[in-house]
Amino acid sequence: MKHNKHSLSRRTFVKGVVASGAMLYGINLNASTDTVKKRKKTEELSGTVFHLTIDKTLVNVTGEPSYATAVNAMLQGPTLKWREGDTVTLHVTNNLQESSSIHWHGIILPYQMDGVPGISYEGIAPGETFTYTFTVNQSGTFWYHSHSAFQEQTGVYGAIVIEPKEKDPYEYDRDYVVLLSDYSDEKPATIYRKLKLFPDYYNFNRRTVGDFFSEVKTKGFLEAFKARQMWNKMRMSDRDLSDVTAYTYTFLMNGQNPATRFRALFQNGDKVRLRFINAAAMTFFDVRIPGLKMKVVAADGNNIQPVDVDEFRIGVAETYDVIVEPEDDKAYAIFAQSIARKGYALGNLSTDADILAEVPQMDPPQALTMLDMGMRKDMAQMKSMDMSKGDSMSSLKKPIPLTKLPIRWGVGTTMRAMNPQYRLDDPGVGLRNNGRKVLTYADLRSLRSTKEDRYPDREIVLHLTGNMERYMWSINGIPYHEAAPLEFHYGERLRITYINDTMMNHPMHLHGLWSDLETGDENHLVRKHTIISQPGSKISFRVTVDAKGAWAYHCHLLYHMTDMFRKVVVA
Ligand SMILES: [Cu+2]
Repeated sequence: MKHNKHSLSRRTFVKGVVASGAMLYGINLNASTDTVKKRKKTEELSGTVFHLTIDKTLVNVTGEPSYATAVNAMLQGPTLKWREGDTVTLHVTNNLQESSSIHWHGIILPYQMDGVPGISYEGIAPGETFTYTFTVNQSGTFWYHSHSAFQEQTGVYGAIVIEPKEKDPYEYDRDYVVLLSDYSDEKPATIYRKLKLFPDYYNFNRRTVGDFFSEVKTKGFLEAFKARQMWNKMRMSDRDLSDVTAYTYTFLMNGQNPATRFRALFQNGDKVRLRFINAAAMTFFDVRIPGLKMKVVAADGNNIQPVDVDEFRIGVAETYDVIVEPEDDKAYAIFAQSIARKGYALGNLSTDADILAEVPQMDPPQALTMLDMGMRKDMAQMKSMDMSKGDSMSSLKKPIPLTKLPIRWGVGTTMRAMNPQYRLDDPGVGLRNNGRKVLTYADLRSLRSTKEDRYPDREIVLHLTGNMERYMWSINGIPYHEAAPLEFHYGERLRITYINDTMMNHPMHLHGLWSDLETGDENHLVRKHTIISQPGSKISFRVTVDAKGAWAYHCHLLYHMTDMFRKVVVA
């Protein structure tokens, strides 16, 4: 087995280099001529009654034909424009041969309308239509996607833009959705099977993490760490940033690949609002527009106090709204490089759609540090960053009673963060000390005051756990199918702390209830629906449990989700 794995890694390496080379120069990506079928361009739908269909559709996204599951024959699906205060009705028809669903990500609604098969409802059977109806009590940038099987990977997603009842606090002249996704011609079930058999299939940098940690188990950490040899060995696996990479993915911006390029227009003097949505199955993106400062004005649909940045990381399922003021009569690249630095999504912002911006160079991949493995900061050799600041940011006024939850350490939990730190001001691996102003969670302060918000009644701690060598994921060491539901009490204010015992970022999404992230300012906790838990770190947020029913709660990486998942029951 060991031998097979290595030779496979070698083959992957060769193919990977070819693939990323092609990606860089756009050799095999010139899919502007769809020989298979002209898939419909993404349209906007507005009003209060919507008709959506999910169909198996032959498309050409990458230069090769493949089957997508498309909404209204569009890839990406139509952008839904709602108005705060309206009651919307959405008739969703499933024309696939298998069960389907649509979940309205980040929308606060009755649980029966949340669209998670097995939790909210039974799903939509082949040939059936399900009608969702609910009142829209929020505004901002959100999105929708299938919650069935791996359909999100194959195209069942689109943007939701909700116009606020009251005047928007920020002015802008133009408004664009910028939805990022990762498309593969491989069937998602094939990708998942490969990951289960060979977790490093798409990531030839991954090597001996598990080896190191089993060494820690037998020898103790210090012994293992002191062994220079071991450290060297570990360095070989320190670029383990993404499970699935551009080896199979083509990264899309509003359904366009880097060769065809999404194009946004402006006129001199315009303020342009860009609504970034990460609708990828597995890919974190680092976004910048060389030559422009971005004013971040909303996170996960909620207004924040504006922050000027050069770059931000957007985790799977997160959204960020930015306003830019392009001044020159020139073209800018909207550049979203994947966290693994093996490919990128690309858009163009210009006064003339035919003027294309120069494509920026991808940054070199950075190595994971001891910090990312949950070790102490002095071992992490991160002297340029003041981690103690990040930690005090989340210090509490008074202790909160802790509710102990079942936890299981064993074969499913090969890694353990020994000294996890709050790292709110850590831009994360790949973005540290890159000379640019990078957004961090510590920069996020809600526009609304949270001064009067209740202090938490109790706390739970959730360990995000895994065995990367066997591609096993879990919460508290227990995979979903073996776990009892989490019980939240209606009316309570809950504090949740994640300890990430793995070396990957997990974008955690709690359905139906807002997550108020502790970023250091008690008076302006930022309201999110998806919270990135960085490798080896700790992070806390608060939840007002104000919606009864059954809710899904999970990592939003599609191939982690099956197991790193909980049902939440609010009663
Ligand atoms: Cu995950």
